[in-house]
Amino acid sequence: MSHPIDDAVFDLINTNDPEAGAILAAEQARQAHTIELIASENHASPAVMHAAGTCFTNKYAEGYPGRRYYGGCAHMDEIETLARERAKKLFNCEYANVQPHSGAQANMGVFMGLLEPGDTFASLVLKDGGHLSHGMHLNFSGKYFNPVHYPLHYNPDHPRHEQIDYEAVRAVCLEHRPKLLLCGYSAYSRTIDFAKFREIADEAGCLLMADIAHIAGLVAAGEHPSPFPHCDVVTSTTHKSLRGPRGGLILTNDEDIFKKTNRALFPGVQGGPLMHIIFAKAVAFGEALRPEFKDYQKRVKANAATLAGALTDLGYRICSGGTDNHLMLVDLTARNPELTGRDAETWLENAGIICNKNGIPDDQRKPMITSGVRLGSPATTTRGFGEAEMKRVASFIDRVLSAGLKGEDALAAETEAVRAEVRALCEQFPMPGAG
Ligand code: DSN
Repeated sequence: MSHPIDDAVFDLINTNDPEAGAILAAEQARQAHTIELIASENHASPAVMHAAGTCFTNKYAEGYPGRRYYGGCAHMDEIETLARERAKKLFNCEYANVQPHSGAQANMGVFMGLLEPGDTFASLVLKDGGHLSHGMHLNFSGKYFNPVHYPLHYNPDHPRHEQIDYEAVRAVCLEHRPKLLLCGYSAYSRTIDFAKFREIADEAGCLLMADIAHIAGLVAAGEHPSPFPHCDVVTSTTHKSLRGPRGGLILTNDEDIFKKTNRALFPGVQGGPLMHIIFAKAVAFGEALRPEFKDYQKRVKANAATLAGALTDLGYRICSGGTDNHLMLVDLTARNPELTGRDAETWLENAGIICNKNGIPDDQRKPMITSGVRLGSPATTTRGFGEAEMKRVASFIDRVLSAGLKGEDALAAETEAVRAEVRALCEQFPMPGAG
């Protein structure tokens, strides 16, 4: 059996702890033999995965380079500085904080650094494609701050149906005068017009923040317009399209914002930084600075467009009419009103295709049921899928969902058939480190 980390590493873990080793082997097999369509996931390189498992995990390094609360931090300073320098180069900005443990922590660092409790900010609501940390009522952002939400175009006759309604963004900002306007989303397939958001922020007299967690890889490769110089502050994750270890980032060109968000993150929100992850971030940023990363991101976009086109041809509706980036929201009810996101997620997983149910804009169904699924191309593209394979993926999806509508027997037979084809395709295109 092949493993995405070296066999030697697996053997070491397995010999020491067969119980944990068995779970690792099962997860490695799952990833190796299934098609990953979750838009926020990817297959990190063996170098990035190994980097996250080094002796940097042993070290406390509270503080920032040159100002630590512990001895023995010389190499912590070196690696954090290298990660910062590479992040700045990737995103063409002046300052980078590479310590956030996640995208949500990065957002918390910005909110705590730039807003006071109770302050108003404007964002897209979660159910329309936003994020938990953009004002959901159970999240810190909705509990301790005052979110106001701007809409999409909901009218199906509008040429920009289900896309950001920039006039409405402006109206919301002029009415509520938020301290911060937030753009950047988790389930939005269209290009974000950062320059337009800047105009609105200037008119409303507020700060402009972009959360580019999903599109960071595209931005770094120049395959989506950059939030700089338009945005005051930018947050991201490092593990989605950017293909690094699981973690977050805060970027800015403004020294005062850098200082405030640094202080808010540590000691305000986090304690000791995850130095092994910062080490792996540096390695991942190094990979993203190479020319082949640009080619990868071009293929990510092309593959998403191919999948969206093939599903459209099969009778599904891609929300907003298509995709400009790495993801799409698929309205299943256009294919058949009986289809739900919940059933689709389960049926597809049984056939070896992993995705997540997702509400579509203005969805009448509950979040645990939904009318849609969100699909993305970063992981399949990393495996080497191209146009032909993405068309096959669309066909697999339709075969499973069509069979599910026919009943249990038809679904069981088609699940087995598709699962075998998925496995064969995965073996033809092994995930990195598993070949
Ligand atoms: N959970 C992530 C996603 O799937 O988009 C966002 O944090």
